[in-house]
Amino acid sequence: WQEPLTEGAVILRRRARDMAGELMAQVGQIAAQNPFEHRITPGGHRMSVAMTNCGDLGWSTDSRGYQYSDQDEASGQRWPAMPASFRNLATTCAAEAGFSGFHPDACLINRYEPGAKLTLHQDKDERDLRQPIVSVSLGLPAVFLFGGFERSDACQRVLLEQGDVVVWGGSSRLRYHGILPLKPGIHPLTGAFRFNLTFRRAR
Ligand code: MD3
Ligand code: FE
Repeated sequence: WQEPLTEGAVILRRRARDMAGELMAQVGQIAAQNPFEHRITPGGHRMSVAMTNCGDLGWSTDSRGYQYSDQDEASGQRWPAMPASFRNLATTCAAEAGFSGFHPDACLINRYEPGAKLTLHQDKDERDLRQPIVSVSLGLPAVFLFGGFERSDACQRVLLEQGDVVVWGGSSRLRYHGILPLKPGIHPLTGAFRFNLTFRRAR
């Protein structure tokens, strides 16, 4: 079922639940080629979230900043191809939320371990901010913080669970958002972790 969150943002609850096993199998294959890594931010902090990517472009951060690149700067390797199942899910869900013609060229895969969090931030490294972002949550649940257009604005809290898909478009695209520290647990599919896929049109 669809729940509007705010202008431009739609939660498709459990939309990907039946595909979760296949999606995680693909994540495993991608990680076998390009392992999850804890990147160091330009400010010198090690991120508690571990990341990898698939697709033509991947997002990462290092001492020089935040960027999309066609290769993993750490390994010098191209990112693994985006599986067709990933691409189709993202395009279909975007269309269901009213964003037809979404063709992602980047998929960032975040892995959360107990205590891992994402502090409030905006996603604005993509060229065309009229393109939505589609996110898919897998494994352990997490509390998502959804704020306003200033870091200090009040936040809504939304629990994101296995299979939940959210399409972030319109004016919601530039809202501050983050993830509270992951509560420890064991999930039948992902064990001690939460994974999040974010599909983006970077260029
Ligand atoms: C709202 N990831 O990778 S997904 C990120 O669960 C990121 O790993 C979180 O924020 C995660 O940048 C949240 C939901 C999400 C993704 C992108 C957004 C919400 C968003 C972009 C704009 C507004
Ligand atoms: Fe984000």
